Amino acid sequence: MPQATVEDILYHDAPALRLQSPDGASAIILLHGAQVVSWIPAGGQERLYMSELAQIAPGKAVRGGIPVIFPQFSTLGPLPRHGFARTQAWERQSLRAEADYAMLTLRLAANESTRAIWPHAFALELSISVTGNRFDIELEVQNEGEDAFTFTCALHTYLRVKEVEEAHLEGLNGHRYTDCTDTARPQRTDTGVFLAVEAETDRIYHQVERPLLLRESRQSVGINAENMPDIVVWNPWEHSVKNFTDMPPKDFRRMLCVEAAAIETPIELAAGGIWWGRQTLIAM
Ligand code: TA6
Repeated sequence: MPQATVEDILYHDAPALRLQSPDGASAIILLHGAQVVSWIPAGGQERLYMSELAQIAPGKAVRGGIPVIFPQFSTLGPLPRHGFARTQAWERQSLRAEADYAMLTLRLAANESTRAIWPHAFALELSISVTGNRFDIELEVQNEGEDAFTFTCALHTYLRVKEVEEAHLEGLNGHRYTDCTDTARPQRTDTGVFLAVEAETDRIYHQVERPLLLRESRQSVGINAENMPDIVVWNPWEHSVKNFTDMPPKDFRRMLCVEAAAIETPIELAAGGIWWGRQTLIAM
């Protein structure tokens, strides 16, 4: 019987791990940022967008896949944009190759460079597992210090689409959102049966408690979040994509970020406390 495997590989010369379940589902995760850069469900095709111009280098953010955003979402605080977890070198914590799934946990603990900008004793564990048409990613935050700290976070998932204008994101109807394309960040309510992206879109939807479906003509992906009440939907569109030197201009058509997040109400974690949030993707 085929076994799940977890192997060390180089991904564009950067150290990475490749998980494969016995049914052929696979994922590739960089140690840089613990960033997932590929997810291929069993018998399927690549479901994550990765820019061919992405740079994988110390201190740099990688354009595509699933950047881990911690301890600050975007510029909502004094830290570098989207915090530091995505640009740090993570370490492997555990690997599991079971009869029907492969799972990897990576860890990042407070170090000199994190303490220099965020003076807290924390540890992060990111666990990724693949089996069949299912992909799970869970972020655990541990407070190893003697004082409480607060943070915001996101799993900044770049979903690959054939043509973003033809994709429909279902499940957000009736939800309140913050419109981040407007500097005044107004609150609006989604009234559409589905969200079709036809212009620059940068929204934080709040208190999303149901699963979403990103539907395309030939394939769909179900998206579920646990313990992460906000959902960010982002596409830079043809004007703002030009701000990114690490993304080909035409590629705004090939991606849609749908991000499980905790932003509006920052998480307060007491000394010794543990918090976790999870995103599940189901390929259909
Ligand atoms: O999650 C959406 C967002 O915050 C957008 O505002 C957007 O510009 C983006 O993430 C990408 O940020 P980055 O720092 O990776 O260029």
